[in-house]
Amino acid sequence: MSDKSVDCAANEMLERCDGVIETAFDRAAQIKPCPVGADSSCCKMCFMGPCRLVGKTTRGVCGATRATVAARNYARAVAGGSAAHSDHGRGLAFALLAVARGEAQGFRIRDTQKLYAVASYLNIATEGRSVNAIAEDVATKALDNFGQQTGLISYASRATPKRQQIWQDLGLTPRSVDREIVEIMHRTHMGVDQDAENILKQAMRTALGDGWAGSMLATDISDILFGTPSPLQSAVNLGVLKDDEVNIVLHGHDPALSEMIVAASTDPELLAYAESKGAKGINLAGICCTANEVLMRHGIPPAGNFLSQELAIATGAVEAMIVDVQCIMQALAEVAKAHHTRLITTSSKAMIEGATHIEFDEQHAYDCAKNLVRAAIDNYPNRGQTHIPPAREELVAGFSHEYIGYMQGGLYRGSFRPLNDAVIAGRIRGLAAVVGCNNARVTQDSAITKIVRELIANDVLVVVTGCAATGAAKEGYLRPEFMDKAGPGLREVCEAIGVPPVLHVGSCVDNSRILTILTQCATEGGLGEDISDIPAVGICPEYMSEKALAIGTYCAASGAHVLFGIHNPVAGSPEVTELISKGWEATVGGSMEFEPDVDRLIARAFEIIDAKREALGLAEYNPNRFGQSGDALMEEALRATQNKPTLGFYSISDVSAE
Ligand code: MSK
Repeated sequence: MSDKSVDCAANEMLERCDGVIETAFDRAAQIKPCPVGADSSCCKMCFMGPCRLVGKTTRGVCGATRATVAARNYARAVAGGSAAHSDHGRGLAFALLAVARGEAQGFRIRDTQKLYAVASYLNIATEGRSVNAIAEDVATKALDNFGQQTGLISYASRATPKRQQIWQDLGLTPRSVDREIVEIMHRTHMGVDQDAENILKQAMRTALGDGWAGSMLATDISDILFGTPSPLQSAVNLGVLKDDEVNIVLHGHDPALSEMIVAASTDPELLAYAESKGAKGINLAGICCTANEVLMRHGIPPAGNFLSQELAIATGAVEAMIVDVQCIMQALAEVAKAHHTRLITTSSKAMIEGATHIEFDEQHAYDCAKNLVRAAIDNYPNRGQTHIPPAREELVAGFSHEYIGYMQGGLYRGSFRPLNDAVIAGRIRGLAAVVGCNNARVTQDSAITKIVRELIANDVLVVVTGCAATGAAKEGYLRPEFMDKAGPGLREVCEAIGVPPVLHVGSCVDNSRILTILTQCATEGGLGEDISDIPAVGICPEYMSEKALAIGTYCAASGAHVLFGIHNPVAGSPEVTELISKGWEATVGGSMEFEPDVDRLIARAFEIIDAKREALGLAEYNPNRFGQSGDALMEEALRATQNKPTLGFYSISDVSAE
């Protein structure tokens, strides 16, 4: 196996790029991370420094200690991540407002049920009112959650009563998204908050504003506008690009733009235009979290995750890469220049030198999307030699919180009872979320895939989001057939409910869906009273983004134990390392731990899950307690009699054949 990626398509492209096109993999090899910055031992909050607190230097010029410096750096990263997610959510709230007022061309409210549900969370009356009037109030209230100066965020009431009490007692309930972010920037300015524990408390409050307001509102409003996801079949990896069609790759995070491009790509006028240029059609694919958004709602296949973005262009088969915000490498402009690809930026917040800028404007959304698609079609005749790796895996994606409830009882009796009962009985050992990015410092997808494999083999039900979801999908882990690799208890439950053992629940903003899933598990009964009681763990093995730290922090402040790989970003301060792990565990019941060794990280995940089982008084996990699943036994019998392999759970080929 290559030490760059476990993805064969990525390795194939990297071989072709070697010495011809520079990629993030090359730059990571050339640039050594600064060891002082990596440990948060560098303070540049004022211009007397930067102060490097290493060796015998334990204080900066102002006297700031290592703990203060590390806590400030951590808090600022959380503020950055929270700002990114939440600004995305704010944009969607404005989009909903424009739709409600009839000012957003091409958009409409697709899920009125979700609109009513959100209105009820926000205490907005629905009786006898028009959909647009309700939507306008929902959007306005959502916007208040970003900018209000007093009061508390609305969705705090969606947490369990125990969690709400913890937040209230500790002063952690966010007032509004923006206020908490601004307060972090103020507190970490030179000469303000110099108490590491107090700074970290504000980091939690800010992150909670992201998780329970910015991100949760982003997810909910996306569902209202574009539809709440339910499982669908698609494919993944660079092999989804097509040699004879106009390939458009959507990259970034904002579903508003990508939704319109999906619609425009089926416009008969544009299809005819593509044909007139010699193409057989218009093929859309995604990268990063835009990929997850359009995958879950339309089955548009992801071409890859974070570290595959340059490689997609290097195939020579991409007419346009259309980007909006977040996780977009500046180097794309250089790679695009070496090919015929048009790199098109669409947000006034994210311009790149060398890219074409065509700004997305909601009021003329559909026209704008058509212009972008037309620009890609115009570029098709410029295509030169292409090399599309054949790698392509099938997948099933799109398990929203609502759909998981529906799968456990149907439309009228949907609940989380079967799942909770399975955990209580020990058929399912516990739950895990494997989330987050790729990081060029480690082998792409290696930790993600190993962790998912080990967890399900040991009867842990896994949900995945973001680039971790795409990484798992590329190795075939989102195929129903992956059921074969699950432990017998987990397999039995998944067969009974009809879900695969690895559930794709969305983009990085959709980690908020994990909060609502866990909250429902807690309120269903039998697994304690709160997220902190559930045998569950969050794992972010290949993180690279500030958003990942914000997500980890809001999960910890919501009571979850979260394990990160790569490197401890506050390693320079044992005090801060202790505060965010054992310190937070004692106060909020959740924690953040960093463990670069994947085997140790997996062992720690099981330790956390088993300790929660013990605390709940549940039977110790025993992999042999229930024997093989019914379907596995049947398969064995069938194999013996007919020498023909079959699967208990439906296979993708069965579905396709129907
Ligand atoms: S895109 S934040 S690399 S998950 Fe959401 Fe992927 Fe991480 Fe960006």
